[in-house]
Amino acid sequence: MKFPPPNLIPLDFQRLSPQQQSAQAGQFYQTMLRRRTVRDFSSAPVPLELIETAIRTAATAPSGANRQPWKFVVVSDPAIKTKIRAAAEEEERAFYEHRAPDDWLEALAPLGTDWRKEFLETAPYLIVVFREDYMLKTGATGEEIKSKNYYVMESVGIACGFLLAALHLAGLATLTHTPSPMGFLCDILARPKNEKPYLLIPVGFPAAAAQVPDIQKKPLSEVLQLDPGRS
Ligand code: IYR
Repeated sequence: MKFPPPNLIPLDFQRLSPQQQSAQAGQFYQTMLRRRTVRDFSSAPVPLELIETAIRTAATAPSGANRQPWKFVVVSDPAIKTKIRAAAEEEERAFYEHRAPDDWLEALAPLGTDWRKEFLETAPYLIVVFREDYMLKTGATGEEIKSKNYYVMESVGIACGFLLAALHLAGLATLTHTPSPMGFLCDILARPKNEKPYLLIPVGFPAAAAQVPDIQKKPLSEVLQLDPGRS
């Protein structure tokens, strides 16, 4: 098969001075170090524009074959949030009371989580991220055409990382919530059949007295391995 050549344009790259490089890298690290997963939200309103800008940022993420296999569904309607909370709590109750093996419950104990998901109603916005394993198009004669996407899990994971960082930089608190299973989100949010729920992110300001578990990130020496296997 013969394909047309790619359209190439000059790279827009800003070369920084070494001082700027360390300063910006260090500032970003210090900023991200202060991000915490929050489960106790205020219902104080948040301008939609902040959410839109963060989603624009998320959508700059690299993706397999540039397919951008994501949808960011934003929920602000209290009635929809109530439905999502009821469905999520039903699954979560079954998880905590029956499905979860003891070792999983033990791993979760330091986080203090349980089946109650009040944040699904208090947070002003829920961003529900969907992944698209394939694109759905309609052909000339009205037939359904499926076109496969590539590295969907990796692509959507990277976009979610960008989204969490962008929301944090916008001064907002987030929670990466994964009710399991989360198929109910397809029904409540009337998604097309090529979309599968990936992550549910409540966004807002933390409650005034919000508390977080006293947990630590691993030190660099535990997560960075420089040149292993070099002789
Ligand atoms: N989905 C459940 C359980 C849960 C699982 C993991 I792994 C966490 O890091 C946190 C929670 C819940 O949301 O409570």
